[in-house]
Amino acid sequence: MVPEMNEAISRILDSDRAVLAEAVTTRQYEAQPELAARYGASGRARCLQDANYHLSYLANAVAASSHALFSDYIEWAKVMLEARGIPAADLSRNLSIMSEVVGERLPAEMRPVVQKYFAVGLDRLPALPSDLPPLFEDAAPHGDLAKQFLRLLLNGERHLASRLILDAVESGVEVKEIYLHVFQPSQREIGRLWQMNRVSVAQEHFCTAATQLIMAQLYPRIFRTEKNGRRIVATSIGGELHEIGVRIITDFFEMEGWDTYYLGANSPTNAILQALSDRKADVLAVSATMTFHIRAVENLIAAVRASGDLKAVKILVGGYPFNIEPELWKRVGADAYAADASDAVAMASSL
Ligand code: B12
Repeated sequence: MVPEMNEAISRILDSDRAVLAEAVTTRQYEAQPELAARYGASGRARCLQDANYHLSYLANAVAASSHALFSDYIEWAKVMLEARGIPAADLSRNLSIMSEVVGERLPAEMRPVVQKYFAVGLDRLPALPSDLPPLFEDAAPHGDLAKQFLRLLLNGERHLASRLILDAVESGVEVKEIYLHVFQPSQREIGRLWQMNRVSVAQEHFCTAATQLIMAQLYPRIFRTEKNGRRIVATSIGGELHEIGVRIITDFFEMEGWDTYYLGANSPTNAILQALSDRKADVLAVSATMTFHIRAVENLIAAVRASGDLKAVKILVGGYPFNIEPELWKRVGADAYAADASDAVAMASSL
């Protein structure tokens, strides 16, 4: 159970976010007038945008009662900002000012709760790396294939990348192995390269679109398992644009004989409830990648539980924040969680 105080703090952080972000930015520019010259005219706007991001991650971490989620975000932000020429000292100053400003806004009894989130994050900040090592491990299964695949995509060679995968499958590599040992690590590596400012947003989009196209080419092999009579609806939560993770989850269920109904990214609650009821689903699989969507997951689960005809539906959750905070699935009210596609089907079958 998350303490009621956390819920209340999180609501204030949300409703007052714009005012808080503005106050933090103004105070930081007053304290460090040199910032205006250093980051130019657009610098202040970016600082304001970052303050909004910090506050929405904070609000969700507090609502989930998880210091780990906010600390992980600070760790991510340090690498991302340093790669774009913003030193950790500026981030640290910004978070200290935010801690002050938020503290002044909240009633006295709430202050220590929220300031602990900043303290835990700021304590770790100086020792955190500014650089992230490559995510590919040489010893990983199909490590060479994954590296070749990503190299082709980064060079814009979509057809060759597709040929590489189709040949591997032809020569006996299982589709599940391609998903877990080629697509998943190469997507995560693209994320690392984007975070470190080494690939463009266009390259990130190209690689993702190409990977989805190649996944579709594998479908004749995925949709040929005999059905076992169990039904699952799978989706990303409303607002969430990341969809490959839950698509992989869905395809693993399909390959195990489940009847799957995949809704993709950013699904509205009503559409999900309708699909569960129309499909007579046994299980709902919900994915969230961005920490600031956790409360939406919680609200969706509450809506499913409140619908009379959906009482028997079991709810499985997963995605980035659930992998950072191992207790999070319980706090949002789910029945189970799996870290990746390899465990998801067994977990759902056991419910
Ligand atoms: C592609 C991508 C995008 C694409 C998504 C397109 C699409 N159609 O999916 C676009 C461009 C839209 C995008 C946008 C953003 N992204 Co992005 N994105 C990625 C990237 C590179 C790959 C995502 C992916 O496909 N991963 C591969 C899958 C297979 O892994 P997975 O999602 O973890 O899924 C596995 C498990 O988590 C689990 N799982 C997942 N869902 C579920 C559900 C259930 C029920 C279960 C049981 C298990 C489960 O099983 C899956 C399979 O094994 C990631 C990097 C990363 N580390 O993932 C960044 C990343 C997630 N993005 C990031 C960011 C910051 C953003 C943006 C804010 C800015 C931006 N980069 O443009 C926006 C926010 C958009 C939003 N509101 O949702 C950050 C998040 C950092 C953080 N600390 O929060 C990451 C980590 C990149 C980075 N290293 O900086 N992104």
